Amino acid sequence: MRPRSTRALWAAFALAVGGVVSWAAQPIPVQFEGQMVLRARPQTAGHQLAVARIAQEVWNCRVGPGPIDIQVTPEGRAALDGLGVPYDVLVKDVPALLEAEQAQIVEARLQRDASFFTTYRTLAEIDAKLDALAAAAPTLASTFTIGNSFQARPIRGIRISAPDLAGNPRSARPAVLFNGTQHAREWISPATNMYIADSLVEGYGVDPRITTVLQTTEIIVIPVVNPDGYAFTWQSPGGNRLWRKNRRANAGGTIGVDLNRNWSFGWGGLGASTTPSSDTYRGPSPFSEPESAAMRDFISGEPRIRATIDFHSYSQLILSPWGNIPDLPPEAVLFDDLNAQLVASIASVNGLVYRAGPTYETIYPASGGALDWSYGARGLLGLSIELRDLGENGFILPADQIVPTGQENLAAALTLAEFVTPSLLYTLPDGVPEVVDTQIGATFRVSAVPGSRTRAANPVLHARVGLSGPFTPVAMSPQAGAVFAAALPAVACNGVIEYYVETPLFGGGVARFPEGAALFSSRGVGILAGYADNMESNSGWTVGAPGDAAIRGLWERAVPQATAAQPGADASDPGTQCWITGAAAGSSLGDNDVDGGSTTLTGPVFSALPALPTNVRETRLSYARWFSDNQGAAPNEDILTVSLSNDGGATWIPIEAVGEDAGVWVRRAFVIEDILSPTAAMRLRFVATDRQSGSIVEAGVDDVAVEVIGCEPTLDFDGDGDAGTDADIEAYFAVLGGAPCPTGTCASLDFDTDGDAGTDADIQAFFLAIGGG
Ligand code: 0X9
Ligand code: ZN
Repeated sequence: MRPRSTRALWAAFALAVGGVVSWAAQPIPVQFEGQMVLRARPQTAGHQLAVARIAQEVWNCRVGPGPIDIQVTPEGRAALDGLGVPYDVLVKDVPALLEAEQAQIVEARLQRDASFFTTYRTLAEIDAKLDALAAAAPTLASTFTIGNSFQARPIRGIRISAPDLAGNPRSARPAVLFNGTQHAREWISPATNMYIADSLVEGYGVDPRITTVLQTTEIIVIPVVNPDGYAFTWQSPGGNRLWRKNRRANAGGTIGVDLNRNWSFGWGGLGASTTPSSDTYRGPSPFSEPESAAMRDFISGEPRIRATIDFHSYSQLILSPWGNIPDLPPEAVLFDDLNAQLVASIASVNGLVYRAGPTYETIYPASGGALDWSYGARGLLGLSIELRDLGENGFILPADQIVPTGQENLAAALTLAEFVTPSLLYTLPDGVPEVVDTQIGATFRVSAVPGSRTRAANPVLHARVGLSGPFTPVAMSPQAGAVFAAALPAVACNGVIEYYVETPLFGGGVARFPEGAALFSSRGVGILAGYADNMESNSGWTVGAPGDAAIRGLWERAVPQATAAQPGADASDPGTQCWITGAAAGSSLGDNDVDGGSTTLTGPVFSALPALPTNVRETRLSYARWFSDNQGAAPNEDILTVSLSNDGGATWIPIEAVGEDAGVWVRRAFVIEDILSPTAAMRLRFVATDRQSGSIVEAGVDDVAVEVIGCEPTLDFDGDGDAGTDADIEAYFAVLGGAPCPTGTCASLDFDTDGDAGTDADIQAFFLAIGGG
């Protein structure tokens, strides 16, 4: 047996005495005495067979032709020499490398305040770190367990995302999954997963890129999928640092299934072994292993997961589908783009250029792997990354490469999260305007919050009037927050305007809203009829009603005189007159306010409505009113009630009870249809009431207006702004068949006006009408 270095023994002894880390207390027996790792390049089938026979262990699990990394004894190497198999020496002394690794592990733990990433960590240390991350940032991170391993170890993970934001709850964010250690000996894999998790927790609120990613996605990390195998690589004595599979007791007495050959998609195809002793043993059936089955169940239960990276080592590769067949995947172009972005982000950190491409051709055929299942069975962007190095140390990667490997793969992780995140989070603060005024158009507002790929410029609206033809860009002006506003142009009555928003992104491309070919649309409407009463003359208002008991301050039409409770002018401009309760100021505040009960002001029947056209979208009522009740004794006890009648004043529906003391003219607007059905007998009534003696009550009314909004009945049945097209004829027959008029303003179907719609004569009249224009 080879002597261990004195330094490592001392370190182990110190720890044993301290009882801190029991795994290091036992000297680790030297394994693999005299062995080395070679990269063999078999030239013939005979070479391939010899290589397979001579290899103590295949490090890169290659099946079929191509360079293969094999661990051999000195005798094995001599045999290769004898056969003339070309090779390079990758690791010339495996035990020395393992010993150096052990020494570093012991030494790092003797350093005070050593970072978690200065050395490789045991399963227990990884578990403790997961708990520490969640405890340090409970609003950001939480741990979970997806199931137990063959030997009943929990398979644990951590999910990390920013707390709920307005309009952006955690539960709505897409998720990205990173996992590692399907293969036990690939120690850089759990280390990299932990580096990603730790950096996200530490970087939130500090690093803008990490903060944005965590605000727009949820990151899930499952660092050790194969805890039994990982524990076995640390076990001393009796373990094996170079163990790959899980620790399943196979039927024939061998141990272990290759978890990355046990997933169901393409299970049992190329690059997987049916031999239980093989390092690539696929297992007796798909998902026969508790570890792969737990991963399947977890991913299946997380519909927000869009992409996943399964970390392995070594070779510095980015692997995309497929692994089991040489074909390109349906989304080969997308994967090419994604792979290129990942390569660039990794290279930007330490200059290492990982090679990327479909698994089958980039590394070797491998079936039943995680990435094929993720993509093929779940539709996720399924990737594997083979971490450092290129074979100089292989699985026994020096610990000083943990941090640089972590950094470059953190960059890849962020890039992948950004790739699956909407580049802009669009919302409509006011919704889509249903109608656009024929005179003044409408304002359209959009909120465009940068997602992971930020805006390169302000959003631009693209609009067209009508259902075909080119779109015209309309600038959007920034308002508070991330809101932008554009003026939708005026549209002819019944006409349709279609539009969408596009925002240029950094790095190229645009984010469109709505997505794809969808469009927003609004219809042109105008004022069909209306009137405005500015009270400069009396159009029929009357004062007084049964039950009125006010003795002073009755309604009168006048120019008001200013007091602390009364306006000094009417509401309209130009104009001077309004209805007011006791217009004169008097010598004191209480001289001409409402006293002793109510005073009622009743308006005339709305003159716009008797001629109400049939195709009305809505009827708008507006007025200006004044109310003051905060002066004098018992303030804020009195009210002004406003009511609406559609039966000439027989019954009244209150539309507001004003108790506020605005001290200014307040303009109010209502849609009459929201309150009651418009008729030709609509009236408006204002009642100012003094309920408390000593209180000062002053009320005023001005600028009553009614607007009937809609379009004249039209033959433009489909509302494209053009009457008499084939589409109009189609829409006409649809309406005739009972469908609702698409525009709400279709011409009456009773074209011959015989009181009966849809007769042959009507249809004839319709064709005459469109034919004749
Ligand atoms: O053979 C493997 O499982 C991976 N290489 S490793 O050296 N780490 O063992 C490659 C995995 C490719 N991925 C899939 N086919 N899913
Ligand atoms: Zn692996």
